This record gives sequence, structure tokens and C-alpha cells, in this order.
Amino acid sequence: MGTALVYDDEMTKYKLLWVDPVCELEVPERLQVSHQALVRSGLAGRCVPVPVREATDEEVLLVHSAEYLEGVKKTPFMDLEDLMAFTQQYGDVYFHPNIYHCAKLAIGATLQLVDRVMTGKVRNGMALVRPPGHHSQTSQANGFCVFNNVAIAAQYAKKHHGAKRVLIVDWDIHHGQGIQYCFEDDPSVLYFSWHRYEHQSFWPNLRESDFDSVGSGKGAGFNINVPWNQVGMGNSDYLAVFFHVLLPVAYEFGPDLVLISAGFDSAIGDPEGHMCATPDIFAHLTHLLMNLAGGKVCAVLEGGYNLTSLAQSVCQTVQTLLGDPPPHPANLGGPCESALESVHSARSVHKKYWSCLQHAGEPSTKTCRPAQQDGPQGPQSNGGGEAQKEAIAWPEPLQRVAPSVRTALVLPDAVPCADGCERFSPAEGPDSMATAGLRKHFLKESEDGVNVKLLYNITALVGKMEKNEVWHCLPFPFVPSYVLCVCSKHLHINFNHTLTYGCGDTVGLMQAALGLLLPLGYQYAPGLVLLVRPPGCRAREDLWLQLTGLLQGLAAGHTLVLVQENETASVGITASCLLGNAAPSLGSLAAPGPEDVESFERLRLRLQTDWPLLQTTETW
Ligand code: X5A
Ligand code: ZN
Repeated sequence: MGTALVYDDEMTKYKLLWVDPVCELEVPERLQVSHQALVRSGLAGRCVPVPVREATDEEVLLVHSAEYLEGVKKTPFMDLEDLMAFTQQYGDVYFHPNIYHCAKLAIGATLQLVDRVMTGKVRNGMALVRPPGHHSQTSQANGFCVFNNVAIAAQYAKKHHGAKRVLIVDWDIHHGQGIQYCFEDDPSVLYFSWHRYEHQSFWPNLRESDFDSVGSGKGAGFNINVPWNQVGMGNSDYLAVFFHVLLPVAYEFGPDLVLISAGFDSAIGDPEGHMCATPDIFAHLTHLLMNLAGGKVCAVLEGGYNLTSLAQSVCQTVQTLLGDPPPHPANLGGPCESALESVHSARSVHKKYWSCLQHAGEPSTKTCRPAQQDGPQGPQSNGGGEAQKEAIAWPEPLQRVAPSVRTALVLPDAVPCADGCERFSPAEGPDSMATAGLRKHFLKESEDGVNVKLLYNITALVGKMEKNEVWHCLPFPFVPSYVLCVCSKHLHINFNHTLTYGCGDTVGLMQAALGLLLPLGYQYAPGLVLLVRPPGCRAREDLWLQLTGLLQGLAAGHTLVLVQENETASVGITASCLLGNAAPSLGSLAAPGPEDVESFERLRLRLQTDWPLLQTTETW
């Protein structure tokens, strides 16, 4: 397994050859700084390098028309004047004698990645490409894009790897209308996009970028647009959309492959996006997708025009693909009113297609505000080229240092240690004082037979996690109530009952995990996640593994999992999840029971005043 990195500096070898303020942002340095940052941080060295190739005509034709391909094929032989004239036919794009070559490499790079991931040669990966793809359409170039790399990849995965369902997550700040058009009536490809919209006043100014474009015919419900009607959206706004729109639907869909249209113009400092989300948020967006499709995630570069924030965001994404747990994101105060309006609109319009959204409120009547009524704080841009270059500063993401031990296990001597983990047993056992302390604080008098040594090991392990010497651990065997007092800040959510005996079925629990547990956990910002495996949850093994995987996003990866003595069989797979391996896919999920949904909604409503990340509607 491993993480593929597909890159070739040939794709830096085209640029704008005339003056055009609209296109001057799209420079070769975008690719250079992204790749250099990966090399300098040591991340590139941890990836599996995969060579690019040229796409074949047949592959281009999976999405584009023969006439358009023939047209682009002539561009390498054009002089400047012809190139300018050819460019004129399209919007916000430029041609260069070498761009056709690069556009074929950009597709080829993406397909190489899909091949490696779909055949299991690597777990996941990223393709750093230029030109980007998501705006290009059957017969036209658009928005710096020549061929639609990600749309072609989705068709290719279906055709050559038998993928039945492909999820495309487009977190670029522009609407990938080219992808939307391509799969509008196709239920096998779920396209999700958020984008700066400002009531249609932002490029590409399309009516069909609004939340009510849901797809057509058999594809109705398989196109999800979340328009941002104000600039300045931040980490909470992005996470709220993931928790309350994308993730529930994605888990219900159950993709065989996740493609990310990974544009980083949605990050802070970008001259196109004017958003405020910090680069580390991409670690979380990536992490939250990594347990879908059995971990088959391919990120493909789209936009991103602030070279500093672009490079940082690319590093955050790749480091997360490599399996390092994400650092806790800053500024999680909760989503703003405008973001909640977008969340609410998307949920309402999709409730008839997705059972996870069946409790969403009715469509709001006040969503069609006139364009000029924007909030007071938003820096107004006219969508044109003269964006004033105010310097925006943000702290560089902290280096995510990997501890020397990723996953430690405390095990009875008879149980063999799982592959890739370290058996933890401190050289020194507890001295008599420590023993007395442990007994006094954690044990009742009647519990004489308890293994004080094991208890001591667990506390020692937590101490190591506090010092970042270990990320995850799995002590065993365990008697729950003893350990609760060990950590200074913990969030105890009791899933045991539902997980074991379930009023809840897998669907209901998964939806509760996404819509309740994760938002609560993110907002609470625990220093340690204590995950207790309930007795007899073996029938729910895949659900257990999903939880184990997802919860590692919470405490910078400091997860303490407690397993019962008679559950030896689960140690190996649980440990594998802690090591960063994806949980197996749950497949597509059926509708949750109405009782589950109701109690889940009641709880969410009750808690949302204290925990704003739980909100899904603006307050009127
Ligand atoms: C890929 C991408 C943006 C085009 C903006 C044109 N394109 N105004 O980010
Ligand atoms: Zn973009």
C-alpha cells in the first residue's frame, strides 16, 4: 500500500503569452511551488512516485467531442495570432503551443493514479497537474481548463475498473460546471461542489450552479451544489457542509471510488476565492473522505492561485493521504448565517432523494435574495481582474511531527502483537507507591484480582501520548470505568448501548456518527479520544472500524481504544485502522429507521444551542 504522487515538470512548460488580466493568475509556478513544498517537507519522499503518460484520443473522447479534440490538436502548430484567435472562442482560458501536450499529460497523470488505486497498488494518491479540468466541457475549453481530467477519470474508472459508483468531491472555489454537465442524468456518478456564487454574481455566473440543480432524469439527486452567497467562509462553514450535507449523502451512496477535484482557491489568501478557511482544513476534508470506498481516494489538482496557501494546502492534503492524523483545526466557532442558509437549502432540496436528509426542514422561502444585498463585511469583488491585492496573513500550519511509535498495544503475554504495531511494556513496573496510588484512585476494594501492572501500563501509555511519543494505542484487556479519570480533558459519548443492542441499525448509527458525534467532537477539541469497544459488537465490525477511523481526526490522532478481554479477534483489524488503513466500505446504505432519525434529530436540536457546529438551519 502507500500513497501515489503523480507529477512531471513538463506540465510547468506552458504559460500565458499575451496580456490578459483574467488569466494571469494561472502560472507555471503554481505547480513548481506545490511540488517543491512536498519535496522540502519530506512528504514527496514518503510517496510512491508514479510517472505520467499521455492520454490517448480514445480517453479524451470519453468526455469530449471529436471536433473539439481535432481543434485542440492543431494548437501546437499555431502562431501567436492563431492561438489568440482560437482562444477567443472560449471563456477565461488561454492556449499555448505546449498546452495540448500538457493537457494530455494532465489526463494521463490522473488515469495513472486511478489505475494504481483501483488495482490496489497504492491506497490513495494525488496528481499534481496543469492545466486544470473541471470547467472544460464536451466541446469547449473554459476557466483555464482544456480537458476535463476528473470527469474523464470517472468514466474511465467505470469502463476499465468496473466502478459502479463514483463520488466526485469538488472543493475548488469555482463551480465545476463541466463535471455537472457531464453527469447530469447519470446516477452512477455523484457530483458534489461548493462554490463562491454570491447569488449568481460570481463567475461563471450560471443559474445552474445554484442549489436547486439536482440532476435530471435517473440522475436526479446525484448533483449537489452548495453555493456560497458571501465571501469569507471559514473552517466551520466548510466542516458544517461536510457533516450535514456531503458526508451523510456520501455514506448513503457508498462509492467504489472517491475523486477529489482538489482546487485550493477555496483557501485563505486566494485572490479568486476570498475565503478564510486555513490550509489545515484540507487535512480534515481529506481525512473525512478517507474511510469511504475502502480508502480509494484520488486527489487531482484544480485551481489555487495564492502560491503560499496553495503549497501549504497541498502538503496538508498529501500528509493526510499518507495517514498522518490531522492537527486540530483552529477557529471552529460555528458556521455563519449565510453558510447555514446554503446548508439548509441544499438539504431541503435533496431530502426527497436521500433518506439521511428526510428530516431536513422545508425549503426556505427567503433564499432568493437580490444580488446586491450582501453582508457588510464581505470585500466586494466585481469578478474582474483588478482585485486589489490586500495582504492577508495567517499562521503557517504547524509541522505535523510523527511520533516514533504510531500505534502501541498493551496486551497479555499470550496475545501476539499486530503487524506494524509496537507492544508496549515499560521497563519498570509500578513501584509500591504507584501501585498504592492506582489502587486508591481507580480500584474498588473488592477488585483485588485486577492486574495492576496492566492498569499502570495504560496510564503510562496515556502519558506518552500527552508527550506526543505515541499517537494511538490499544490496551487490552480492559475494564472500562477505571481509566476515565486519567486524562485531563475527555469527551465521553456513550455509543455502547446502541452499538451493541441497537435500537439503531448500521445506517442510523452511521448517520448519528456523522451528524452528531463528529460535529460535537470537532467543536469540543478533546486532547484524547477514548474509544471503548462495547462487548459483543462483532456483528457491527465494519461500523466499529468506521468509527475508529473517523474519530482519529479529533484529537490530533491521540486515540485510546479499549477492547474487552474476550475480543482478541478484533485486535488485529482495529490496530490496522489505528495504523491508518481505511475501514472497509459499508456499501450503499438503506434508509435509517424512522425512530432512529427522530431521536437523532431531537438530540441534535437540543444540543445545537451549545454546539453551533450541529446547526443545519439559520436562525430566523
Ligand atoms: C480551475 C480554476 C478558475 C477560472 C476563473 C476565471 N479556474 N475567472 O480555478
Ligand atoms: Zn477554481
